[in-house]
Amino acid sequence: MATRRAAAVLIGITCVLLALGGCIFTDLRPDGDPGVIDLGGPQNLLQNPNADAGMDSWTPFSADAFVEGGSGNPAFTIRNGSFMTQRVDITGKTSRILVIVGITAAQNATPLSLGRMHAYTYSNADPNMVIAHFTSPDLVSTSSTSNEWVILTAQFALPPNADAIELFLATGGSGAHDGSHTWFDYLGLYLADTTQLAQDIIDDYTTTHTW
Ligand SMILES: [Ca+2]
Repeated sequence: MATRRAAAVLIGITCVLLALGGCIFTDLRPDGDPGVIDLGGPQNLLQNPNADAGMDSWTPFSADAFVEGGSGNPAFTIRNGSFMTQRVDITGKTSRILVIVGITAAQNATPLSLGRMHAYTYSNADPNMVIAHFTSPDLVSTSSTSNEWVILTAQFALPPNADAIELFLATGGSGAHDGSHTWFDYLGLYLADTTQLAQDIIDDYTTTHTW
């Protein structure tokens, strides 16, 4: 734990709303650092978790799910009730505790616009049938401050036959949306052998982020 924390990278992010509705990120990562978090162990199963490669590996529901630039630190962006997903194959992996982490901010912090993550799981026996749907209040932002980045983390026990996980980046719910932007970044999806190891991942994530 201490080693992982020592290896972890402090991140500073500030987000400044521009008149045009854009978002500027000031990323304090040292040059060449490969990512937001170095746990020295668990592998982030997500591809392109920080939006560095645009929408690569992510599937938008509509044109209202996209990547927005910022100053060299793009973020996944949702508006008007859209969402985006990434499906991860975990065939053959035996660890059964799923960890989901990420940060989110809303340009207009109304309940409809606050960031929300959830996940489906599938079995190879029927890759199109959802066998479990993971939701948690811990994966829904409760921020009342526009443009405030907040951390979302949760862990879930996977069904024994789960062979794939589909992560959703979404917002609060259905209703009349105002076109404002909701951002996500520094996403992580991990598998752990025990709930304690899952909590270690969450602790590392939450203690190595400042903004
Ligand atoms: Ca990013």
